[in-house]
Amino acid sequence: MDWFEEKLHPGFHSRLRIDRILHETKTNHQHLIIFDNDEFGRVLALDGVVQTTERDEFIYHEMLAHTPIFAHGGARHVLIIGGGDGGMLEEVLKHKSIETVVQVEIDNTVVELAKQHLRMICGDAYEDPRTELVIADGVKFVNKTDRRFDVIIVDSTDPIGPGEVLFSKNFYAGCKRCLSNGGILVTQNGVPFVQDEELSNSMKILTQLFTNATSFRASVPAYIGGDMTFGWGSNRTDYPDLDFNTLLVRFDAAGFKTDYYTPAVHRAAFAMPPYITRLIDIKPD
Ligand code: AG3
Repeated sequence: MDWFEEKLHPGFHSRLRIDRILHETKTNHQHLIIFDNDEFGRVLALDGVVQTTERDEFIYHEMLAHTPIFAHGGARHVLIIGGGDGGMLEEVLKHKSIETVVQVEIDNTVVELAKQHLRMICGDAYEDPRTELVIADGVKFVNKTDRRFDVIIVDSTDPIGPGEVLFSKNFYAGCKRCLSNGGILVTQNGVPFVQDEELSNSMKILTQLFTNATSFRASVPAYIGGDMTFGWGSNRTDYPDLDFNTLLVRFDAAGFKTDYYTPAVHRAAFAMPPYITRLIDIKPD
């Protein structure tokens, strides 16, 4: 029996049994494997790190997509950086009010294989007429484009390999540059119990760039080690404190069902235990 061993954390590895292998390849950017596992269903791993699984992808994708979109309340144009598996795209497209979603992914092979093997995660998102797929470097895109976005979602890997630049000041400043007035940037910032710097380094930069830099969280079983945190940057300060009823009205009007996100979960996600707050409240250098 073959096992996939994730070695992301130096003193703490996790293993998933490979019950069936669908595809394994070295793309132009990274090692990729797609396999089935009894507990998690279909699994995508890049450079030895689990990126998404059929069973729990809803938690991560719903929280990173719906939290900023419902907080914003009038988002029409969304930018996704990374997210080649298409799970984020599919979640964003559930909002009928969203007119365009630009997805900038560096690795076309991830997209092609997702369309082949991860339909339970991406659905028909890549065929939606509102989707514009751009195969390009996200850092260059945000620093050059003339387009403006109401919500930017950074659906990255960890800061190792091709994803490393997506944690840099140059990249975050580029995101700020192409946010529309009142726009919101959200970022994937790892599991702070085992990756404290992934959060604190990003928060230092977001604090320098935005009037309102904060963080929210969700517990995603495949990202082992406790709650995962997401970064939040905006020049409006009222969003993280939006009242429950406003969120409920927006959620009901959207008219789709979720398995993790609710207005109550949304509000609770911004409550942080002190061990995480200490990583966020770091004063900029
Ligand atoms: N990208 C985030 C994977 C993070 C894994 N990190 C970890 N296990 N600590 C997910 C891409 C899904 N579209």
